[in-house]
Amino acid sequence: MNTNRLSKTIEAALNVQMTKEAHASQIYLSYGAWADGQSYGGVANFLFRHAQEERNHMMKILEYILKRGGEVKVAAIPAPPANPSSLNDCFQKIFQHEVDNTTSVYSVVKLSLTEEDWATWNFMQWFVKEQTEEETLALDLLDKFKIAGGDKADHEALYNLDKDMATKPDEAKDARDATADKP
Ligand code: OFO
Repeated sequence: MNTNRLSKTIEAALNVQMTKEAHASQIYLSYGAWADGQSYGGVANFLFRHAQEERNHMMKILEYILKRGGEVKVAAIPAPPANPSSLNDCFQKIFQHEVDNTTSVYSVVKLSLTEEDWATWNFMQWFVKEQTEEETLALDLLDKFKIAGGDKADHEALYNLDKDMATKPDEAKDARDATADKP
């Protein structure tokens, strides 16, 4: 009796996405270490926290594969890319990484739609929402940098930005929660 409720293609796609989330965690970890080395302790704190969040994403997919009777394949995690060349570069790379991950999430959603695997489609909707938030969060980093003066930001502006990042919430606000009173 086949107790695997995932098709082979869906199972493979989920395993790939699981490793992508682990890779995302490594990226945030390495950028966090880079930021700390550049004396941006607040930015590092935010990135380290986010590395944990990506590990959580990985675990969600791992659990889902298991709960559907599928086989988890823990694969090697590719090395993170080279260190950013500046804070601006770091934030731009984070944004691009999130956009790329969104594309990857969408491909699993598309596959589940094609195969009419509604359980996986439903499960992946959490990731669709999460990616919207993650892109907002990354855009917010770019905005903060711009407001601080961009590449011309002085020490005081960078100091304040860094301080701010240490307490920056892990989640961005969802547009669906906005009201006229609380935009
Ligand atoms: Fe897992 O959300 Fe970012 O990459």
